[in-house]
Amino acid sequence: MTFNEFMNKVASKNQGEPEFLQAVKEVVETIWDVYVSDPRLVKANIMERIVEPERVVIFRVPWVDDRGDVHVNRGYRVQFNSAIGPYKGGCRFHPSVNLSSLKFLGFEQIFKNSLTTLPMGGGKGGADFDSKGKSEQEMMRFCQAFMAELYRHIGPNLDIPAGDIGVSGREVGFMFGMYKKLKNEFTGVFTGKGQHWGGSLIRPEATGFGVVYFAQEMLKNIGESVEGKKVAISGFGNVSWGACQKINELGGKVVTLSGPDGYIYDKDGVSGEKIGYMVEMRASNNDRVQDYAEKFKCEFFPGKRPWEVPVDIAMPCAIQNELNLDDAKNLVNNGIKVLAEGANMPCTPEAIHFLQKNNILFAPGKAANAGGVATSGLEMTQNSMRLKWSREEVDEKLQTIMRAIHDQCLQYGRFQSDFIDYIKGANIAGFLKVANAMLDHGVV
Ligand code: NDP
Ligand code: 2IT
Repeated sequence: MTFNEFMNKVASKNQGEPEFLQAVKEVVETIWDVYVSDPRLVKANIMERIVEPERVVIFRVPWVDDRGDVHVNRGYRVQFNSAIGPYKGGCRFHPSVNLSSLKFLGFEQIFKNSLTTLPMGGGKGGADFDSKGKSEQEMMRFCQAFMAELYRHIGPNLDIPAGDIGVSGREVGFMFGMYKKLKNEFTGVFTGKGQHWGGSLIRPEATGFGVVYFAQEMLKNIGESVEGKKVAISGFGNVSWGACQKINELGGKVVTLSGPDGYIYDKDGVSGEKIGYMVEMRASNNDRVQDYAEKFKCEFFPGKRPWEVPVDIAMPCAIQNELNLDDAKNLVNNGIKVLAEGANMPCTPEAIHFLQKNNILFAPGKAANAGGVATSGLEMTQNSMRLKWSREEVDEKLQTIMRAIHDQCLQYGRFQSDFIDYIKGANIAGFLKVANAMLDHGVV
C-alpha cells in the first residue's frame, strides 16, 4: 500500500473528522518511510491498527442548572492505545468538543506519552460543555453527572484522566470526589489532583514549564538561551500561565497573551503580580483578556491574534489551528527564531511547512508540551508508592524528561544538513516504541 492509498482508506473510514485526519496525516507522512522499511511492522499491519482507537465510549450527560432547567451534553472517552501502559490523557470541556477533536487529541497523546519515557498509553476525553458563565454549583453538578457514567470505564491501572481546556484543579476535584464515592475506594485515578489528596507538586505549572525547558534545549543546541528573548504567548490558561512564569525565571520577557476576544501587548512584560492575575481571569469563567489591558494599562487588539508582534520566540498555548500561514509569514518577516507548540496542534499544516522551509526551529506539541503528562506520570508514581516528592525533586525529573525528549528528536530528526526536523524526530521516536510493543503483544 502507498501512503496515499493508506490515507484514502483512513479518510473514507473517518468521514466528517477533519481534525483527526489532519493529525493522522501529519504523523503518518513523517514515519511512512521508517514503517515500510521494516517488514515485521508491515506484516503485522501496525499502521492500520495504530490509527484505530481500541475503544470509544460516548454517553449522555444530563444535568440541572441553578434555575432548575435540565440540559444534556455529550460525554466521551477515547481509549486509543494501551501498548506501553494504561490509557492516559486529559479531559476537555469546551463547546467545540466532538469525536473528531477527541480522536485527534487521543492519537497525538499516544506518541507524546511514548516520548516521555514513562509507561503510559494514549487516551483523551471530555464533553461539549461550555463553562462560560456557569456558577460553581453548576460546574460541580456537571462534573458529577459526567463522572456518574465515566467511572465505570476508568481506573488507576486502566485509564487515568487529567485536565485540559476547561478542566483544571477544581473540576478534577469534583470528578475525583464522585469517582471515590461511586467506587468506594481512594486510588490515584486522576492526575492534576489537589496537593492534600495525592496531587504532585509542579503538576499545574508542568506543561508551561516543560515548553520553556524544551525551547531552552533547542536554543542551547544552537549556542543560545532564553535570556533576553522576547516571547509571544497565546491563551491565558493553565499552559500559558506556567510558560510565563518559567520564561520570567530564565530572564526572557513575555509581551502578549490572548483570548477569544483578542490579544494584549504588554511592552513591559507579563511578570510578577500580572502572572497571578492570569489565574484570576481564568477562574472568572469570562472569555476575556481585555480586563488585563484595562487593569495594567497596556494595549488591547480586539479580534486579533498575537502573531503580528515582533518576537524571538512564539508559543501558541490556546487551541488547535490558531496559527495559520499568514501568521507564520508575519512571524518569519519579524525575525522569529523558535516556535514551540504549547497547545495541541495549534499550527495549521501550511504554517508549519512555511516555518520549517524558512529554517525556523519548530517544536511540535507532542514533544514541547509533553511536560504536563510527564508530570502526571510522576504523580501516578508517587501515588503508587504512597509518597510525595519535593518541588525540587519533581522539577529535576521534569527537566530530565524534557532533555530526553529533545535527545530523541535529535536522534531521529537530524538529517544530512544541520537542520533538525523536530516533527519527524518526535514522530519516529514516539512511533517506534509503541509499534514494537504492539508487535511483542501479537495481533490483539
Ligand atoms: P485552559 O482552559 O486552562 O486554557 C485555554 C485557554 O485558551 C483559555 O484561556 C481559553 O479561553 C483560551 N482560548 C480558547 N479558545 C481560544 C481562541 N480561539 N483564541 C485564543 N484563546 C483561546 O487550557 P489549557 O491551558 O490546559 O490548554 C491549552 C492548550 O494546551 C490546549 O490545546 C491543550 O490541549 C494543551 N495542553 C494542555 C495540557 C495541560 O496539562 N493542561 C498539557 C498539554 C497540552 P476560554 O476558555 O475563555 O475560551
Ligand atoms: O494534552 C495533554 O497532554 C494534557 N492535557 C495532559 C494530559 C495528562 O494526562 O496529564
